[in-house]
Amino acid sequence: MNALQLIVRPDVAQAVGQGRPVVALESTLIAHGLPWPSNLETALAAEAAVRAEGVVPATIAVIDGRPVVGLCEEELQVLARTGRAEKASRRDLAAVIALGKTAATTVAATMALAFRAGIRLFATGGIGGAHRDTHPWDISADLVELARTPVTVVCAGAKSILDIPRTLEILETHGVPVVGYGTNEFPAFYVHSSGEAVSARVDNPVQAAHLMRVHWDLGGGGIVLAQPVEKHAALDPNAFLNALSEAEQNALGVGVRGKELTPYLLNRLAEITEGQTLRTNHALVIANARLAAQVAREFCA
Ligand code: PSU
Ligand code: MN
Repeated sequence: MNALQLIVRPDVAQAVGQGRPVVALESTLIAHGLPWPSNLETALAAEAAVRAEGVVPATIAVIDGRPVVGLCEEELQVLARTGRAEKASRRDLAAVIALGKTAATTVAATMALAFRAGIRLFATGGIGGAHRDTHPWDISADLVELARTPVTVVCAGAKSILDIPRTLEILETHGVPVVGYGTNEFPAFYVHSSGEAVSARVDNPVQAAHLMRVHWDLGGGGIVLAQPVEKHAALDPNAFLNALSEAEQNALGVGVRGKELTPYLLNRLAEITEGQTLRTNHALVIANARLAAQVAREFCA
């Protein structure tokens, strides 16, 4: 018997079984990336954006040891409200399942579960990456999972709390295409562009879906499909950098590190910018969910 018993919501299982499009959504951004209640609002709006494209959304998390693909609204509420969920990246997944815990899944862990449920498109805000030189050894497991799991992650690039050039070099080493959607530059999450080049550009969902098929026929793993946050919702790059320096100094001051670092920085940034980062985060998650659904439709066509 398989020791991994995925719990797949019936409409998700049916869509996958019939070859209809499904988009996976992650839960760490709900439980640890955004504060109540904007986390629940964002989670529900992302699902609604996927449904509006005629595609089935499947938010993923581990609930009392059950790896659930397609949370119900009550389960979303639990993750968003209680703050008792752990943060499970790839290395934590087996432990939280085997030990019966409740955990939000990061990009890495969500990719792993989505793929095992037959889902190839996944939308989030930003991927993890190599942290800046205040925390030089901290490299997200998201990059390693992208190297090996054939799922396309639609995102607004990498969070600008990271060392983006180094993150892109690591992805190149692992053969991960970093594809700009309607852009030649890798976006930087809250900021419109990082100024770094993407490895390829597509301009519509048909091209994106075709690139995915070819990459996977070549035996490739994950793909990053990056679209910039809309200009009017983006943060000013200089104002953002100042806020980031302050947040990083705070992180060093309190000695936060490891898996606490990303949530700490995001939370401090929201405080320092008086909520501006939350509005930007919300806008880009919704836009990415919509794009992932459009590409999923083409991929299944
Ligand atoms: N994007 C957001 N908010 C988040 C994250 C991404 O808008 O909270 C999460 C993702 O789940 C990502 C994780 O996988 O941060 C990276 O954490 P770490 O650096 O510990 O790998
Ligand atoms: Mn990290």
